[in-house]
Amino acid sequence: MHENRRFEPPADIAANANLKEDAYSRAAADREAFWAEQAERLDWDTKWDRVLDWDNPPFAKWFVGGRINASYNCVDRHVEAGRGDKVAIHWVGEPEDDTRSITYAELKDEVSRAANALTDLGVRTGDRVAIYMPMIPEAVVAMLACARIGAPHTVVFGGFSSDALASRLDDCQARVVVTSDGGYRRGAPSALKPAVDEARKKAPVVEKVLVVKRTGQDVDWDDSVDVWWDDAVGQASNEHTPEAFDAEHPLYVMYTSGTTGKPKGILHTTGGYLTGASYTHWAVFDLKDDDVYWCTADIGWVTGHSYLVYGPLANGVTQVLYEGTPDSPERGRWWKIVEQHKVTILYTAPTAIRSFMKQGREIPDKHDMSSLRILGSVGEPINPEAYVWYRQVIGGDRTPVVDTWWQTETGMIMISPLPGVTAGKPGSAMIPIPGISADVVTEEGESVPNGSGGYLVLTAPWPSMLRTIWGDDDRFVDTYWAKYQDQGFYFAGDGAKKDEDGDLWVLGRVDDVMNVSGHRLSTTEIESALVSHPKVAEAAVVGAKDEDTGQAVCAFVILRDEAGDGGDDIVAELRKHVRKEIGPIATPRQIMIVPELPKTRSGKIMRRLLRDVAENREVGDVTTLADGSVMDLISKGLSSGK
Ligand code: 6R9
Repeated sequence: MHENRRFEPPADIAANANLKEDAYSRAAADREAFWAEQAERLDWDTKWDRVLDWDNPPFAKWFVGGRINASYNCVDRHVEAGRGDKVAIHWVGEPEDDTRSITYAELKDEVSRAANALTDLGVRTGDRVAIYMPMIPEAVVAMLACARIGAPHTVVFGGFSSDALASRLDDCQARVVVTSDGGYRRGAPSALKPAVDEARKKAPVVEKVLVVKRTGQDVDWDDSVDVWWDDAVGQASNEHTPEAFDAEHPLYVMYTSGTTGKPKGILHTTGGYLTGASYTHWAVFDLKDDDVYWCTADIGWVTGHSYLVYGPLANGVTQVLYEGTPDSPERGRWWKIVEQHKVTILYTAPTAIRSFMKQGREIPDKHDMSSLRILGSVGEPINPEAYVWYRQVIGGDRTPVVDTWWQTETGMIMISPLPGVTAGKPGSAMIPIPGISADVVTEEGESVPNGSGGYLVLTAPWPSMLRTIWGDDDRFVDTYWAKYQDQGFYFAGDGAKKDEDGDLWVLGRVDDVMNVSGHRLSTTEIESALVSHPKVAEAAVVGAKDEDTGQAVCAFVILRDEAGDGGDDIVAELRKHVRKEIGPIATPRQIMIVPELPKTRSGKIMRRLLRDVAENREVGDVTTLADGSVMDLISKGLSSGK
């Protein structure tokens, strides 16, 4: 099934769009003036005297001389503008009926108290604070409290092991950790505090641990280190004057995996980052005052930073924050939340969409989701099949889908349709948003013609760009800038192609490109072909070593629930389907039907592990998997011949 449909922006969204077509040319004509205009969205204590200092590339400084407090911009200014009674967060706990709605005025009080408590614990401007928490409001409060006192935070995903936590604590030398006794996952309390206790043994730099009581489970306690949130924050004053920091003051460090074992601490600073997060959240989701916004990402991921904390709160939006999994206590939980809170903008990942497709449309169809007006996708290429399903089934065939390409390093959305301007093409992230310039280039850095593929690069600096890798300027230069040093391009590490109209299709990480008999094949394209078969819910493709062809295509496939075991000929049927969709060269050598796929917390398939299976090796390091048992399931399924 080839998808050639184009989805025009709905007339009402187009007519009232925050950004119109002219924004592209305005931004291109004077990029710095355009960014200065976006920075005006924020409240500055002191205005900048220079928009961009790019005298020493690739080390950028934005809004030089400006002074600003990110926390003030996310809470106080809304209260001061008379919007203190507006709900900032509708928090939905996993146990049903465990909910809280928090207004901006309440959020300001809580953030102020937490800022005072952190100061009392000895945290000073510039000190690093680690946050290791479930999806509860205190996690957001902790982040904003850190920002308020100029202590860069590093949020570590609550699903990570104590080892992963320890290495991050050590790398950024965090003196304080904010955590909770535990959280709820699939109906049961799970523990977090023991992992912090364990990590502290390997990272003795930690002096204090601030603990939120979420589940009430038993915890080990060390009086010289551990402090209950309720005691420290609960008793602190709600008066706190935010200090203005230099625009380039570090806001946070977010660790992301690199090609080597050691995770990279991506550093974001204050003024430029907040400008980028606020601008893109407003432009790409066409944000209006009465929107109810819901980003399903975990705060332990960059999407949770830019589009759950800094972007939406800087913009004063009402948003939903959900603690649990999509299928607890039942499969329609998300849609129930959309219905109850009349969510208008939903931002999630293709992997979630594909798992809903697998369960069938009857589940979402039971809910009234007519409030939805814009849908977003992030994290991986969205295959046309999932795009169309998302739009039709979740969006009632009315909602534009914005497929947003960006990275931890970029800090904000870079390539995306604009809902009021762009006629969407399923599967394409389209073109860079106004203010951003990107290209697809050859190995030598030459722009490829339409209809060809190459490497995705960003050709001009942008306000929310990473400033460096924490403590490792050389690695920063080597990883992102060395490849196209002469041209001064940022190398994103993704492959992409330009279609005949010049629109961009991101194909995935460059290391996901296979070479079969000298043909370059993208894993994404073959996965997309597999998923377009009616019996297939999800697919992951890897290139495995092959004596004849160099690499061979190996596919792992999850079938849709209603397809049962797919029938005896399912493998032959799927191979034929790929041959028809892409061509004989792309036909998988092997197709394995599996119950699950190994994914990171942000929904990215860990193809490295599947390659181990495909090449009959022992499976490598699984510590960054969201669910560590998945590889066992796959191996068992394969050995039982299923
Ligand atoms: C925000 C986030 C970044 C990598 C990126 C690319 C992939 C993200 C995508 C996409 C195709 C999209 N990616 N969004 N690929 N289309 N819309 O995911 O950050 O975790 O750092 O991952 O994710 O490969 O390079 P991060």
